[in-house]
Amino acid sequence: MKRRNLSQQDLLAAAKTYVPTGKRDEFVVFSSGGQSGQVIVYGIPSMRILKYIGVFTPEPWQGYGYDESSKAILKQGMIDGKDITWGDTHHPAISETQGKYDGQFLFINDKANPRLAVIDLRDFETKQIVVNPIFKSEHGGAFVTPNTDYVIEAAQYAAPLENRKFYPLESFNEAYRGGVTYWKFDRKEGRIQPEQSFSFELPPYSQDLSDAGKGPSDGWAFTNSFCSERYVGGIEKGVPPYEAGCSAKDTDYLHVMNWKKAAELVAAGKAKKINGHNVIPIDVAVKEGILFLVPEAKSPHGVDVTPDGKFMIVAGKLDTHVSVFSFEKIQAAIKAGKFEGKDPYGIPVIGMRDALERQVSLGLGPLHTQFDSKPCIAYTSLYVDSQVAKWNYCDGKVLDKVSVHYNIGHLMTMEGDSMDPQGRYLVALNKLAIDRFVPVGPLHPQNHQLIDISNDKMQLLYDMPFPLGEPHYAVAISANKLKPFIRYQVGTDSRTDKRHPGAVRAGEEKTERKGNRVEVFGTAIRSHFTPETIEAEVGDEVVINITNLERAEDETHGFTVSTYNTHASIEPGKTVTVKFKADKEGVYPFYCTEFCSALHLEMQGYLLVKPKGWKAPAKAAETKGTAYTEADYKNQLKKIADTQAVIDQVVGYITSVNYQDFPDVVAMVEDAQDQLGKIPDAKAKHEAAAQKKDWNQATLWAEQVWQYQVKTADLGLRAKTYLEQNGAKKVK
Ligand code: K7E
Ligand code: CUA
Repeated sequence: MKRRNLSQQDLLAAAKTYVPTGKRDEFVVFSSGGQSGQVIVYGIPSMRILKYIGVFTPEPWQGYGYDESSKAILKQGMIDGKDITWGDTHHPAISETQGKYDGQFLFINDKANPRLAVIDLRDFETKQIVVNPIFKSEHGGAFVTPNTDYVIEAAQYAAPLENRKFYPLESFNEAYRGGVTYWKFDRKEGRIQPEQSFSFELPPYSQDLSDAGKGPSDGWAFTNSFCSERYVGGIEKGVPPYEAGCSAKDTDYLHVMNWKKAAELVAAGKAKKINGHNVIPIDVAVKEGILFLVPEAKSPHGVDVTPDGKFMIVAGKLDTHVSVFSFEKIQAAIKAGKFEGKDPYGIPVIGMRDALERQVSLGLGPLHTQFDSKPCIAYTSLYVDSQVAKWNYCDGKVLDKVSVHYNIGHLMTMEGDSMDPQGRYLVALNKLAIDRFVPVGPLHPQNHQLIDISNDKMQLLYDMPFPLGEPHYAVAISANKLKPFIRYQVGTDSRTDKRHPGAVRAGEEKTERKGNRVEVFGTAIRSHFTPETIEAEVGDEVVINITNLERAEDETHGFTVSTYNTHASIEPGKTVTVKFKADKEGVYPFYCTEFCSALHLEMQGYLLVKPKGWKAPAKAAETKGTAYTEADYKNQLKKIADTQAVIDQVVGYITSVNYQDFPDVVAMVEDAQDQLGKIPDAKAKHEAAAQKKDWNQATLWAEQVWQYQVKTADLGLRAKTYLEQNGAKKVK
């Protein structure tokens, strides 16, 4: 403590966040990666980063955007025929079953280019991107309905709904519109079904955050708004700016929508098509009684439904209060037909007093609210005060406040937006870090702060610099709810979840030429690719499919070809395709980019791009290399015998215990058997060459036998260590 100048409080905080080597975090966070267009995964309480997931942006490590099937995913996100290689990610959402996190899927939105992505949590890969068919920007997504039937995505800045259609700003009230899209999610397919999705047409009110009802409010959803003034700025013409005109009124509108009934209307053909997409016009929604407005304190940000589904908590940035709206009261007003009037678009407006349960003054700049495992306990971020307020939404009492650093946006408790919050920890997602970290230039990291909420008083535990964009929101799930794959079924295209047409088994590798297309059906296994030489002519289209034959955990191979801007990450079982035009003559090494084994550097080969019509000389030059002698061959045989002794020992141990009870070990043993199975062929070759006194061939094939042995031994030793550490028992 003395040497590092720490307090007792610091040591306690350290003990609460420290996760010893070999131990794992209790919760897993999926954070928006902000402008990076990615998702960042980290653990709680350690705050250790576990993974970046490429979503809207190419991500080289995972080959995302550099192999063919991931390119196809990014292509789904093209807008108006153009690539968009970044995203302004805001709100991740975990799929729910009966209002509780189920750990199956993750959704996230892109505000700048209105899009939504689906990530499968079995492999943490992006599987689909859908482009919003009618919005030109969005913000209030992704939020799921309690059984993930729909994923909500609300517009932000109003614009004409038709694509590529101009209307002057003077026609803002008539021609510009907002809206909310309900994307239909097919859980079995793990994909959004755009044809079955629909949107509410809404007035040009700058719809903002949203949340789905749950429990008693299931079937309804809530979206708030700002700038319901419908103000159009123009600072360059001497008109007061948007910020002035968009906050002039005292109230904006909370939109209350019945999405279940809306889905029925769409099924009954009552939607109209805009850009080929189902849209429920405002007048239809009003007539059918599925759309209402409630005034809310001006310029609100978050609308968060309480875990019991009874209340909607709205926080207005420009008001010190949070408003607790009652779903029951709203329904009573609707039933009684008690409205204070209509908005200019004919939507019934419920009186604010008729919908409010209570208002609680929390502090300056309340934004977002999350919930505790303890009943009625909520936490609200106070942007201007740079604080988190803990309060009770049932009796309106403020219980505690803690300062954060600085200017908090969202905050997040464990599973804290579900029907079953887990309490324990809270993360403050701060917009500014200012002086918290070693300076790294004018662009600072953001600051995620971990707070212990298990006691009456909140305790700040840890600052985590977040170095990749502004992470607006994050969600955290109990780690034990996630059940990701260790390996794929051999030959899987991970982006389609189907068998890859380019997959082959060991021994079936081939290269086909059709016209000017050269297609390789290859494999990767420690420590070589098959084939090792790929020949093409200038101008050929080269397609390389590679299947990783490994079954052992974490045995990923990478693949790249020099200067052809291509890269694949090939996890065990996966098949990946890279494709390019061999448009330049030359010799291009390809190699494995993951340090996968002792002979990883030797996991190499050549792409030979020959000039058109090139002919090999009649007498091929002999490959020169080291010349081996009989003594070298004898040495190889000795090495092989020694290694075999090691293998026998390890095999003896493994088969003496209940290794079959350990699936991970069974996979390693299968991989080892694969390697061993290749030995007889190589052995026959070195023996035949020795017969002919061809010591070069004999020595090299003997070396190959030894390579197979080394990999077998390596796997065997890993299996042995695993068994020893995981309490394997002797069997007779
Ligand atoms: Cu930054 Cu939810 Cu997009 Cu608030 S949002 S802070
Ligand atoms: Cu495979 Cu390195």
